[in-house]
Amino acid sequence: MNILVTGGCGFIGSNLVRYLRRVRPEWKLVNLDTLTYAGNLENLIDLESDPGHVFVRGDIGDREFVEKLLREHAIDSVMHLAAESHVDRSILGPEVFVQTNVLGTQRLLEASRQQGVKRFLMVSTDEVYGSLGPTGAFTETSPLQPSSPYSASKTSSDLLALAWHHTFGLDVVVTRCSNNYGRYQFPEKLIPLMVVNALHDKPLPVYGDGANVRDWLHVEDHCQALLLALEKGRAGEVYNIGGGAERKNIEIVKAILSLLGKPESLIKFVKDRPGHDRRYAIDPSKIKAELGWTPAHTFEQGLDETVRWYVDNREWWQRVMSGAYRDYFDSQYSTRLQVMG
Ligand code: NAD
Ligand code: TDX
Repeated sequence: MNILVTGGCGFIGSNLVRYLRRVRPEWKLVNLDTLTYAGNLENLIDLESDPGHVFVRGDIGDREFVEKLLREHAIDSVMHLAAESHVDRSILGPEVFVQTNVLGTQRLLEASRQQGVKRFLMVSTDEVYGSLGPTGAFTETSPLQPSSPYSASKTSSDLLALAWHHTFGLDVVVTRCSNNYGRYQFPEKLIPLMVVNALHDKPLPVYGDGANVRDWLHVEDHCQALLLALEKGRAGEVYNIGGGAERKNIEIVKAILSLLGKPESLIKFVKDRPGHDRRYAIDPSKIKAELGWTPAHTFEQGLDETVRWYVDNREWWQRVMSGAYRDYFDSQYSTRLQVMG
């Protein structure tokens, strides 16, 4: 089997490439990534001389290039993860989200159709469903009510993938997962950002009252689910993936401080994210019943292991945070401090 993984140098993508090399060593993986600030070859340094992993730098939106790639590597299936993935960035600059997530996905779908790809796995998100009240959970039939430019762009790409199935007969499976955590996550997302700030004894910016709830999924459990969806999912179906670990943001921030032995006085409540979704919770019954998926990690163990990884891999995050991103990070950070007064 020859698989094209898009966005394989990002957080989930690099964990997925490593996972697939381990559990499907006979597969050839072609990793197409344009290497934005969030994509780092350092995430896959251990696979540098692995002949089963071919890295290709390129844009999913470059249709001619992608068609050639699919042809030359005789790609059977596409696992599509490449995206702009950070909600705060989509508020500051939405255009690239439409460019990559919507237009890029449409071009990749069309290239896949033209080249006879046998299966297209679309990695979507629970953010397509919008926000929940204090009870209930998203099922695959919950209404789509995205709030942010990021989630609107992901909803568009999710629906485009389903349209390419219904209209053109492309074999598409869509997955919608909750918040991932684990190794190699860029320190702009909640967990790694808080760890890095705490290690520097800098304030930890918690949006609003800190009571927003996310449903946390270990990235390796997610990778296992993606493989099941690729191999056993039914064409045209959507599968929710959730770790069953709902936590308030403030609980997570406090747990991180406790694991690091740092004081809670580092917590700073700052102005809320515009359009901030209050609560996400996933009902994963369908993927459990149909594909036999069960998450292996508990949140407490997974968080402990993740925090330790960031403590032990300072060089990694120092390197990926240097350069272009650092300016953005610093400007955002000082803005938050000003807002706090
Ligand atoms: P990430 O930001 O860490 O990685 C995205 C990768 O895509 C990067 O390597 C980047 O260089 C690459 N990329 C961006 N634009 C590209 C383009 N035009 N062509 C080729 N490559 C491009 O993201 P992530 O957190 O690993 O998320 C991966 C996927 O999973 C995304 O589609 C995201 O929407 C989805 N998702 C993520 C989460 C989460 O908690 N992280 C949850 C639900 C869904
Ligand atoms: O500094 C912060 N302070 C804070 O309180 C950051 C970065 C976040 N937060 C809050 C906002 C959210 O309620 O923490 C929660 C998690 O925030 P993010 O890590 O930015 O993730 P989220 O917005 O929930 O989106 C994530 O999950 C769904 C991924 O980034 C998306 O790619 C995915 O689709």
